[in-house]
Amino acid sequence: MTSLRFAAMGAGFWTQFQLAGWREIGGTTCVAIYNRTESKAKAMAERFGIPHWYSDPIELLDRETLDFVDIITGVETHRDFATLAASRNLPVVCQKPMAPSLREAEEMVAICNAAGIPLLINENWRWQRPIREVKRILDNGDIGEPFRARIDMISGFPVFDNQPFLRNEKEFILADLGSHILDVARFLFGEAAQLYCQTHRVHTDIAGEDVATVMLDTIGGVTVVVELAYAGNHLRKDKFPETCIFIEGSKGSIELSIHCEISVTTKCGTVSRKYPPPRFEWADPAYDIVHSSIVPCQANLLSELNKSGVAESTGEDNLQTVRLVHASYESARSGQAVRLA
Ligand code: 89Y
Repeated sequence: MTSLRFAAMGAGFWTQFQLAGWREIGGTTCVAIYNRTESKAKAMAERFGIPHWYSDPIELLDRETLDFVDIITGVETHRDFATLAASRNLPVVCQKPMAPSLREAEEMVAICNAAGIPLLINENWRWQRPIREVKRILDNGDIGEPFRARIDMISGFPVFDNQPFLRNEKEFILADLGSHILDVARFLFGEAAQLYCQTHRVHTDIAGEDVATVMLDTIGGVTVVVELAYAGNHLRKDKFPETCIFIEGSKGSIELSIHCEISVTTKCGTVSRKYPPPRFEWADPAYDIVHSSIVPCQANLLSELNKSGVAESTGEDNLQTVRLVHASYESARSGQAVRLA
């Protein structure tokens, strides 16, 4: 199979890991990179052996022969880059969150549909090894019918050290982390019928909320509580960036706890096993579980691009996640539950 040629749009914090992920999978070649600050594009190009770098995306598209673009720029630019790619009939892979608002996300889907090109969202969280395993156990029926779940990512990790722009986001934790965790809620339990959300800002020097609690009722009748925090506080066991999950079902329970341990309890007792992520030398050990999930996620997206499979996180699918994020903001503002179905 020939290698698909792509351009990386953006040379920020996540680009290095996504490029390493593409390399790990094989079947693609990054032939060019854009960043509005040329020196950043050049530095990333030199590090990854990318032959051409640009500070003008139009020039890049005029000069390069591409099979797709990978948009890894700030969220406020995603629609413009997707529109540009669509004008050249180039399939789009786009970083999460898809867009800063539901309206823009819907426009991106419409623009790509009208151009007849795939829009695929690089939503990696649901590809974490223990989360895939939780889904397998759930689907296997080991705990019967699930009726309630808690999904949490509560951490004091200084997330702003690596991603300083997050400090200035007026919509912070629900957009940045909630996009992932609410997507996991959909992956495990299906679509929500309604939700209620409360938020807090604990850091005094940031623009957005750093704590959120979302309670979802799914169409299938499961109550799911999502707890998020980057409050910078001190916790006995800081689990960044591990997601903990507790699911109660009619015949038992599943608990994904720290260190990727899954315990399944049924009338026969408890069986526990660890599902650590694979280790890649390019991954930051502090983010291992997250960085390693980029590999199966991008492999899944590539299968859609080379027509050997079907992507899970299409733009259309991810619209439902974007809808949950913005319904959560709406609920937090109004103090009311928001109906979704
Ligand atoms: O930006 C976020 C992401 O996508 O994964 C973790 C993170 O880096 C901080 O919440």
